[in-house]
Amino acid sequence: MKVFYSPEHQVHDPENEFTNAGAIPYPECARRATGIAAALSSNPSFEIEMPETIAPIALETIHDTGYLHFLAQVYAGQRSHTVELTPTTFPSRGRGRRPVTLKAQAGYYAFDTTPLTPGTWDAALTAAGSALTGADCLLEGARSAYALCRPPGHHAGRDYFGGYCYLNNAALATEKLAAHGRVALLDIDYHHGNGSQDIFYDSDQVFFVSIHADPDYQYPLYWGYADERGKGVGVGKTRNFPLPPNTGDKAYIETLDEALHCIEDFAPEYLIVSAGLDICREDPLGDWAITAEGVAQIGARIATAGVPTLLVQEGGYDLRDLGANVRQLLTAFI
Ligand code: SP5
Ligand code: ZN
Repeated sequence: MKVFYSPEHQVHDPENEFTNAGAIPYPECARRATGIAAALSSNPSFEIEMPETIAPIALETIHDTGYLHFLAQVYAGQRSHTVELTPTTFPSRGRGRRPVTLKAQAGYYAFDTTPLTPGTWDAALTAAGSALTGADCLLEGARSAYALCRPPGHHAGRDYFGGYCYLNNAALATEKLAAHGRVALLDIDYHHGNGSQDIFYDSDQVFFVSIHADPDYQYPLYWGYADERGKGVGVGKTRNFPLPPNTGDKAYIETLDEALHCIEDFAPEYLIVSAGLDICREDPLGDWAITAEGVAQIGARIATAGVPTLLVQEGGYDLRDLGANVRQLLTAFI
């Protein structure tokens, strides 16, 4: 299986996340992806390649021009520094007016306190490149590919960032493939993929299915409820499966089978998997109990969809086991 990965992501490595417990070390750290790459590089099943370089214009299939300009320019022309820019004021309902200064635009384009750093744009661009190169790989006839994206993407919308995400890697790949046929986007990250859902909410060409911790108790709190099913021609083309705390292998696999049934009914030509491994037992952000054996079952079940599949890395914060869990998921898939 081809793996698309660029070490360039390391230029984005924020120090802190601000939580109710104060500042904590940023969970979405560079070591996540270097660890996954190391776990795959020692295995002959995987062929790690650099992604193609993406021109920012290629992101406009999904993202808003003003938003892209903000991300690309917010640190431009500033003296080199490591100061993180953390949005703290948000316009909320009605969105207010876009301020003139780029720094003030941070809150306008954010939905939470996810920080920006001088390296954010370059890192996000290479992650998007990995997903788009992975989509090309399927178009060239591969049965599967894996995009080792960092930063992750599924919380990012057309014109907003949050949840450690800036560019929606999986949505970019999905949109590229959707020009060639129907695409199912299966999001298995522990958190609901609110950005992906929002982007394809009124589409009948893309079927978005997510299994995640119930937003009634877990981030992102405001999206991912079971009655969110799409709008306009997209009614029925969004499905959400919220699950409770302590969800284990058995309950998870039952729900996954139901989700895969929905995908089968949609009969897609391509499948994208937003692969977050914060579902695993050891994860510091999640409270589920998915085991290594469970991860293998997930990989094997997803493969039964039987369509060309691109797996895109999303969350997963347990630095000790993340690489092994990704290898387990992909190996079982193969
Ligand atoms: C891509 C992805 O998985 N994003 C998740 C973003 C979650 N951000 C908020 C999490 C709340 C922070 N709580 C930290 C507790 C550490 N024990
Ligand atoms: Zn997550």
